[in-house]
Amino acid sequence: MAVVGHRTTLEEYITSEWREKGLSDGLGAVIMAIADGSRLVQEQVQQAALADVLGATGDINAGGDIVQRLDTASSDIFVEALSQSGHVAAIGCEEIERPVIVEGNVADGYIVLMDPLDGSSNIDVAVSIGSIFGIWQKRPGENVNDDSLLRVGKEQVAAAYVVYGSSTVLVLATENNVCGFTLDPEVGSFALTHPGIKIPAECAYYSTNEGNNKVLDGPTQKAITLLRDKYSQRYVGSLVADFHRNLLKGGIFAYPADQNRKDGRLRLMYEANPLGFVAEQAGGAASTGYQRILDIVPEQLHQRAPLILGNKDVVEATVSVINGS
Ligand code: P6P
Repeated sequence: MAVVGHRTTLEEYITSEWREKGLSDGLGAVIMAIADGSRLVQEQVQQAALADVLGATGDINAGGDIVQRLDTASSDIFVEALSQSGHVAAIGCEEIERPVIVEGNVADGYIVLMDPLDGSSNIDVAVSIGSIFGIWQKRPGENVNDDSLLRVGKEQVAAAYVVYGSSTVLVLATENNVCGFTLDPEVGSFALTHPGIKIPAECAYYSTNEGNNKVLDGPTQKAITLLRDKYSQRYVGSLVADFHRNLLKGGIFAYPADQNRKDGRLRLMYEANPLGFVAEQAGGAASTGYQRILDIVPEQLHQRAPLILGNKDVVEATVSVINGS
């Protein structure tokens, strides 16, 4: 068996290279809380069929989607881990209508917006799913309240996602630096496996729900046709899985506005903003088709946004067809 040398663990990365970049121990504690929570979620996801947690709870979450039991369990796991980190002031979550304001939050408190388990409709068929996190630092001296979570995406200090697939990979983005860490379930720690991720210059894939084509407006239909003519289609129906493949292999993900969804389907604060931040730090781009995602001034915690995400040149070309610029 090939002997693999020591790989830097996430803990080692944060206590060494992280500090060299001037990133705070408090932010490191938030990232470790996400990693700790994702290990527990991964165990639940792997055991879902056996532990009889499959299927819907019958509850309806803030977004009106049918809540899967794992959604609820994942939300609880991450809220607990983040609250216990000692550096989180408030949490916004797809599964929770109102923000969670963490008592006794510390001076350098961070604000975390999360989709604890994205793609939950794939849970029952064992298809890759994921968790998504956007991280902002509360303003100095701010008494955190519900409005504190309505932060513009470009003010994020970090973003992360975890993909629970054939392996469990945590991708962490800070300014101009995107790295991937793969979970070794036997050891229970994440090892640095993807240092310095940059989206490849060549776009290989396009990811969109072609079933929506009939409800797209003319320019958007034309933009999707141009993608279909140039690239291979890959569409899992799980945003994190689709984005992760496109980030590593080159690709564009498009869930544009349509006649039934004027604001698109995906959530601004805990899907589009974090993944848009990761994409930009890896040399990519993220747009609604009319505006840079990270420039949007949010009005509601659970608001939606159209999302065109991936290779910068292809996003820009697609956007120019959509908005006629
Ligand atoms: P559609 C999953 O429910 C999700 O929120 C994203 O993960 C995914 O990209 C999208 O919805 C899929 O939506 O309409 O194609 O089923």
